[in-house]
Amino acid sequence: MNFLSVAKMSPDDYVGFTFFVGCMAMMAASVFFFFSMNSFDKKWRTSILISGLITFIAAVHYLYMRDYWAAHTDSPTFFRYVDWVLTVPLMCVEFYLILKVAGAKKSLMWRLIFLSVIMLVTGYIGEAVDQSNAWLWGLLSGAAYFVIAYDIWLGSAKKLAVEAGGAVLQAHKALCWFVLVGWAIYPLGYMAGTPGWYSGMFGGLDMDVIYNIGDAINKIGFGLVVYNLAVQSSNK
Ligand SMILES: *C/C=C(C)/C=C/C=C(C)/C=C/C1=C(C)CCCC1(C)C
Repeated sequence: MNFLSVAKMSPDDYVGFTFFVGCMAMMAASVFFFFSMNSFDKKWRTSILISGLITFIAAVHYLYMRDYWAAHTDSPTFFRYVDWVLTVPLMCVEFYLILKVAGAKKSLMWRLIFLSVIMLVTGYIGEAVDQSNAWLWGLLSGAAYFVIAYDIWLGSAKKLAVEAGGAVLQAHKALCWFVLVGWAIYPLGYMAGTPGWYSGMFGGLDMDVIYNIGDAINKIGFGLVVYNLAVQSSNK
């Protein structure tokens, strides 16, 4: 692969277009988070830094994925999952950081990280290694996803958020919605791109377009929720 080679883009290559726009959006978001970081109270700076790292790591991977797609018209599955396995655990760290004020323990963070890695490794196996059993790997991945959603919505994380109250509780709720609705976009992409009883359900909509939309919503949205929390808490 030629890094940053300018491949010819066909006007009807809507998948390539979403890779291109996704890349720019991630870059812009990173600049925004990094530059705003120092205007906040010290205790929020790490959270904003991590918001920026999430979009920055994605921006670099999108640079490669965009090129990969342009060169091969094929899903950059490997780069996709490397990106996720770095950024999704960082999102788990965000949950921990905002709940730290209410006394969240590191064990909560490690639990969420562990579950997210299980979710992603099983997803990768289903997409890239053992496609004939994609439904089974998807199911295992979905189970880990379910436990994450349960933990933050109803489990120990929820309790801490309620104890913290105010802006922290609000931010926690917003992040919970991102996980429940925003993250649910990914299993749809998976079903659109792997063989199974569900094949054809998505009318040929491309897996990568679904993943790219999910990434833009979740990575930038997550960061903005944390940004908003920092703004609200720094105003007082
Ligand atoms: C920035 C990237 C994010 C937030 C990626 C999130 C990815 C998921 C929530 C993926 C979930 C999957 C399932 C629940 C089942 C099918 C396999 C996956 C990995 C697509």
